[in-house]
Order: sequence, then C-alpha cells, then structure tokens
Amino acid sequence: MERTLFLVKPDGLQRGLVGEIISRLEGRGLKLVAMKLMRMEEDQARRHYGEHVDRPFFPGLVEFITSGPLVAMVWEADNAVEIVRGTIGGTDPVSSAPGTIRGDLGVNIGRNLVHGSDSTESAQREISLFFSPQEILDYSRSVDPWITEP
Ligand code: IDP
Ligand code: MG
Repeated sequence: MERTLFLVKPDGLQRGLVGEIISRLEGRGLKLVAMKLMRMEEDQARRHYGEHVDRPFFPGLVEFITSGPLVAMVWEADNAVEIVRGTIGGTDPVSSAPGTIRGDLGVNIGRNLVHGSDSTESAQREISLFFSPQEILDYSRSVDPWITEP
C-alpha cells in the first residue's frame, strides 16, 4: 500500500485550519497511519527541502517552516501520493483549482498551508525524516471494502 508524507504547515496551524484540512483527506477515504504535532529544526527543514537549496526562496522557506508548530502525518491508500497532491492543489494558491486545499484556503505561495510528497521516492525519504517505523501503525478498518473495491 502506498504512503505519503503530509504536513499542515505553521500557517495552517496558526489559522486554526488543522481540523478542516485533515477532514478533507479523511473524507476521501485515505487511512491515517501516523501523526504528530511538532516543530521542525533547521537541519531537518534544510534536508526536507534539500532539492530547493539553490532557489531564492529557500532561506525564507526554512525560516517559515521552522517558525512554529506544524502537524506531520502519513496517509495511506493505493495511489496515495497522486491523490493527496490532487487534494492539495497546485503550488501557488493564486492559481490552485477551487475545491483544493490551497485553492480554497490560501492566497500566497509562501503561505500555502500544506505539503504533500511529490513521488513515491520522495515519500519514502520524507517519511523517514519525520517518523520512526514504530510510529507508523498497521491496522485495518471495517469500512475499507466500502472505500476500495477488494
Ligand atoms: P510543492 O509544495 O507544491 O511541492 P515546491 O515547488 O516543491 O512546491 O516548493 C516547496 C515549497 O516552497 C512550496 O510549497 C512553497 O511553500 C515554497 N515555495 C515554492 N516556490 C516559492 C516561491 O516562489 N516563493 C515563495 N515560496 C515558494
Ligand atoms: Mg515539492
């Protein structure tokens, strides 16, 4: 089963949108398998966003993502990466589609509320930056056959 790392960034937490954002993923039927309230350290932030190290927005991004508490999660489903990215919407809320998290709740690319892994390879790397294997729970739900055809 595919897993993806999902973050409600510090702006989402400060704005009181954690519940609303989680509801959108719960509502789609994805399974929550890990979650923690935490504050990222600078070193962790630099590794998480390592692909962007040379971009002009990198210092501001690291400062923002470490500026306050965030909520980190792992969600599981067949095609979890693509499903979560679709529910998040495009990177810049100015043009994110209405109906997506960023398209409904944000207006600025530097405050775009959430993160979702962009590939299964990124997901594996990112999940291991946030969670130990013991923190990721394996369980079944009786509703599963009503969400995914067995
Ligand atoms: P993604 O979050 O949709 O995968 P990426 O291109 O991987 O988007 O960028 C990572 C994060 O860096 C974005 O979510 C956003 O917070 C920030 N970011 C990207 N481009 C800009 C920019 O031009 N200005 C400010 N922040 C940016
Ligand atoms: Mg990205």
